[in-house]
Amino acid sequence: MKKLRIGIVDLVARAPTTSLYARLMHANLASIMPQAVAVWCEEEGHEVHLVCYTGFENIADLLPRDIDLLLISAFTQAAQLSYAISNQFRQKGVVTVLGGPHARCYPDDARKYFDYVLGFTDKDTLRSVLEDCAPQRPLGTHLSAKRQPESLPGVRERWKFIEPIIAKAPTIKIVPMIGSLGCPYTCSFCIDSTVEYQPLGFDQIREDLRFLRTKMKRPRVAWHDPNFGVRFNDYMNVIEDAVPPGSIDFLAESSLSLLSEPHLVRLKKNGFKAILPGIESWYSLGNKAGTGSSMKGSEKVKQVSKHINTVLRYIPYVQANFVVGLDEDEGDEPFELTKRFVDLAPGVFPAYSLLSAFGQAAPLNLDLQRHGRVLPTPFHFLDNNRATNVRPKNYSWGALYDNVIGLRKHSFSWRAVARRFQANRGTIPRGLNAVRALSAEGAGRIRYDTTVRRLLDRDAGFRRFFEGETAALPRFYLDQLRSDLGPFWASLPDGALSHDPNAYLRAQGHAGAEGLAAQATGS
Ligand code: B12
Ligand code: SF4
Repeated sequence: MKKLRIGIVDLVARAPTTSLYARLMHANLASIMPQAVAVWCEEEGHEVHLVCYTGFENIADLLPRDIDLLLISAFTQAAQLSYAISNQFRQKGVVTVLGGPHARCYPDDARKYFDYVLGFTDKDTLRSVLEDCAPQRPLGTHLSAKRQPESLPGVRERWKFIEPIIAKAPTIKIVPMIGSLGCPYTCSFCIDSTVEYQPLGFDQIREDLRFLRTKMKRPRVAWHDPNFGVRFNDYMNVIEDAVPPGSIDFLAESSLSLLSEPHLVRLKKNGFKAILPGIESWYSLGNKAGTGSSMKGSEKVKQVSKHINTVLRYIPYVQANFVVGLDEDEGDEPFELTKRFVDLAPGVFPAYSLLSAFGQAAPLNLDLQRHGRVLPTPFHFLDNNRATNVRPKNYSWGALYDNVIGLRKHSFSWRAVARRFQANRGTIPRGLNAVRALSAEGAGRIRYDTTVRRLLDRDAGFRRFFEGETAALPRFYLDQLRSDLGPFWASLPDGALSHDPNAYLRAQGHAGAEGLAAQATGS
């Protein structure tokens, strides 16, 4: 096989930015797979240049001019940026490949702008692209391994790619690791609800943790497992065997059901400093919250807040994740219950995600498309916050936004911020929570949602888009997209502003997937 010059771009940012948060934290959000793919490409004998795009870099300057192949990793929020970059490089004769959450969720849309679109990716899938490496136009080739890979390159192998990325983070530096793939739970909105749980090699984890201590004085590790600690004792045994207790700080997403008090004792001893449990809803998903399926509503609030307060006694930073707009929710009650939770567990940082149907990620999305409830909201806004693309089942848009704004105001009021500050211990949890509440995440989102709410009342075109009556993109979205993408706007390929929100249903052979096809104009 010819030795290829390969560029890999990990799009952490969705567009150029100057934000302080991005400067401090974006490099810490780098994904594992672009680094893994870089290792595999080198193992196949190719020359690799990896750029983690945090919103500040000039990608063209950082990659050699004469690359043969460009692989981009993108979340859906960065889809339009990735399409623009792919277009720039294709015009120079480079073959392009898309991987990551957007490729898994919207392969049919991405094929219009990339030569290859990869779903599950193992070394064999990658090798077939490297061997082929030819333009695939007008429609790219979609490839996916049958299942998740059995193993991934560890920290030692990825270190040459990790080191320059974390060098960009000025203060807190976080190394990404992963101990498992898939999840045993089946939350219907989640991309991993149908992916079998699979632990990755414990020997590699042991070796990686030891290796890290030779490279960093006090490493900080973020576990990227969809649900960390499912085989709790195995993971704790390996950490305890690898490194002295508390010599590495850990962060992880873990369901509440795994956080019993004996487990918390062990997590604390082993240096876990931040835990992000998903509560999601007061009416469903009781198994992962550890409350069982019969406990609902205010009873569940009391039980969960008590549990979270116990977690906070052991782990200094706790973020509780909620999904708003689920079909189980109706009326003001779910929002009032969450406000009650915020009062009862004042030390926790509540993170609210608007229910989003990411293409063909989850089984629930098929159902939503079948019922014509998915909107062609531009990808750039699909980050769980700035927009939802799902028409709510039990709320008018006005009622949903009134409730979301009310909840955010309650959660990030001066009173709540002060109570959170008092309840937290340590400079980092206190500082981080205050900054998050007072910046883009708290105050910023209240302002943004208030604008959306106003437009719903005053702008007929905006309202019609939300009601699914037109696919013509509202000015509000177009103007932001143009200004956010800045220099990349001019490189957006034709058609890249819109997409078919029912592509998943259509791909299953349902011709009746009428809804709103991609008819939006980009002017
Ligand atoms: C860990 C995680 C995070 C971490 C790490 C993020 C990161 N940069 O990797 C943190 C907490 C930082 C995070 C943040 C966010 N996340 Co997140 N996150 C996850 C989670 C739980 C696991 C993803 C993971 O790493 N899996 C392990 C890898 C190995 O498996 P995989 O993702 O399936 O990847 C396979 C293929 O897709 C492919 N592949 C993946 N990447 C690449 C790259 C290349 C080049 C190639 C060729 C192939 C390839 O190969 C892999 C092996 O088969 C998923 C949910 C889930 N249960 O999967 C959400 C998920 C990916 N996150 C999501 C979202 C929306 C976000 C945020 C936008 C939320 C927010 N508002 O802040 C941010 C964006 C962060 C950013 N700018 O990068 C969505 C993405 C949906 C979408 N289509 O965009 C998901 C799916 C959750 C959901 N809502 O359903 N997240
Ligand atoms: S517990 Fe988390 S990772 Fe597992 S299916 Fe539910 S939302 Fe997805």
